[in-house]
Amino acid sequence: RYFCYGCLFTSVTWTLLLFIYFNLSQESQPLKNVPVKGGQSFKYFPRKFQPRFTRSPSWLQGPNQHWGKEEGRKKAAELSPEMGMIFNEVDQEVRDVGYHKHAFNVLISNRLGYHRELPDTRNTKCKGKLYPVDLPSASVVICFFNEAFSALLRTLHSVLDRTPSHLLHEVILVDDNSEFTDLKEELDAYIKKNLPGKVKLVRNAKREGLIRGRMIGASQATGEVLVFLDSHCEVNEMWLQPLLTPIKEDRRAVVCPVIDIISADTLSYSSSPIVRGGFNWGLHFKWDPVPLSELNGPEGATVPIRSPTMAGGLFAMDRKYFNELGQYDSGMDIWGGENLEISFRIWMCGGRLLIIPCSRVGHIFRKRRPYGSPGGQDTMAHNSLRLAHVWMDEYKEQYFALRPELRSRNYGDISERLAVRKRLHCNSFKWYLDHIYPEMQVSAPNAKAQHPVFVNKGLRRPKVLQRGRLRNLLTSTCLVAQGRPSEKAGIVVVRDCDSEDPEQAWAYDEEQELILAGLLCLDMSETRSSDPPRLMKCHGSGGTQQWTLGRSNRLYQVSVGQCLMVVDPLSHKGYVAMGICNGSKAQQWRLED
Ligand code: LR7
Ligand code: MN
Repeated sequence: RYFCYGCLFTSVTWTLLLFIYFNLSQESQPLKNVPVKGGQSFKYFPRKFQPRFTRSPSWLQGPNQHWGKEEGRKKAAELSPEMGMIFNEVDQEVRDVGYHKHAFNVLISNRLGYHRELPDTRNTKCKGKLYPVDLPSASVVICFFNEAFSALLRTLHSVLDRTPSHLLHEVILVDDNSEFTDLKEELDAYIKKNLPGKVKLVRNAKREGLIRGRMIGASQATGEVLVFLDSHCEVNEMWLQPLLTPIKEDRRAVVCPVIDIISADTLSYSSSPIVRGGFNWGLHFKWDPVPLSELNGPEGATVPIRSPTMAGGLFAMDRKYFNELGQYDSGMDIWGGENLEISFRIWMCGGRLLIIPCSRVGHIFRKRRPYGSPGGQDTMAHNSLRLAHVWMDEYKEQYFALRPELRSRNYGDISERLAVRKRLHCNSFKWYLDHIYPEMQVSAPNAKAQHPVFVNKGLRRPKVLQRGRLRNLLTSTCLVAQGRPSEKAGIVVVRDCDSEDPEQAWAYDEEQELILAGLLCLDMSETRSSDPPRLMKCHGSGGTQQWTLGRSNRLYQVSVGQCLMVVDPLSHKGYVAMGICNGSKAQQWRLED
């Protein structure tokens, strides 16, 4: 009988050693880069980019770690500005690749996980409102193409978490033939494992675009009301009941929630002002202030507001009425124009389009659309052309005056849409302008699409909290513009401090902006975080111009997730850059007189 005691001993010892090592190393990993449930953020990276665990620097221990798994869920309403902190090259990649693919901060989105609390942005009077118990049931349709997994899952879970189950008939996800593998494989697995019953996934065999995509979703739905959402939304407290109530009262009411703002750079959720939809003669959607006549109800900003148009992505409508009214124009491709088309159709053909101030849904507002159309066509022009020919009568000339090159462009067959208009005995476009959108100026083309954020902020200047020079503690030099501060962008450098020099005078305000010489804001490129910081016109929407100044004197950039530092201090060239926050002297700054 032969038995290798030596082998047994060696293997037991090794197992023990490995076990001890593994446990100890777990203890020293508070920075473990996985608040991401499911770990999908690492999908994009080869193995060598798997997180390197490092011991947490002392400044990070303690109350700073708001983004930990459990914390993230509770505290997200009050997001820590350091949610996007970059600790290693994996974080950096997740962030940069995320911006490239999705045009928002995917690192923060992943860290938030799939559930978070949101600030309740409703008017307090909404909170006391009562809604009927026997409301119609809803099928929520979410069409998506190449969406970031965590954003899609947060959209989905926000609906599941905040909708009473007797009102939620089902959620239909329509995957518009996404190219990203995590969306295909992980989503399937995730739904099978975690989401029994109510969530259905439909896959388009080819890219259809959001218009036909929604039609496909709607055709699968069996609930009484259709609710459409973009794939990067979060529904807020009591969002659905206020939408269903007007539809129950009048099946021809089409209703939109107020679209709250989720920042693309920080994922912070903030309240949108109450605005309504309009458009310009370039056929771009825009937000308009609500005329006083619409706000006059005794309940102030809680009663439905008539809106000439909808933004497009977020609305609810009786399902049978959606079909009767002609669904969408299936000749429209990919993106654009369908929102004005359905708005005109609703009003001109006997329906009503309302914004419901007590229903709030957040949407991630990106600064660019991260995808194109398969053949690179301008689908917005194609779709707008179709809607102009079907619905705008002689007023299509207003559009052609701005886009003369489209006058002779082919727009395909519109006979089915003209038949819809005839079948429904719709009013003329002139009727629509006279009765629904009298503010529209004929022959004076107006401004481009605008986000409510810009409408809201107007000229209000945030309060300055602190003023002074920005001195680096390692070099004892001060942050200044490389050239003369002027209207145009330029990089910043450090030079000898001079307390008399007005061009070294910084102001730090309540919006966490750093403004030089009362003129320009310290700013970062949103896509290329390796670009040096620079001075730009202040845009007032946080993110790339938002800095925290505080603990350990570090100057932290909220959207880039890194700290400002002096590079190569011995060279005296004065260059600065962003780097992983490490508490070193090169990264310490003081705002002082
Ligand atoms: O080919 C595509 N297939 C898709 O499934 C292209 C897009 N999509 C999906 C996409 O993943 C997303 O979920 O369709 C949805 C909308 O696309 P976005 O998010 O790129 O559109 P947007 O938010 O930039 O644009 C607005 O205008 C569009 C015009 O076609 C749609 O109506 C969007 O739904 C609409 N979004 C909103 O109304 C949200 C509030 C924005 C404002 C103002
Ligand atoms: Mn969108």
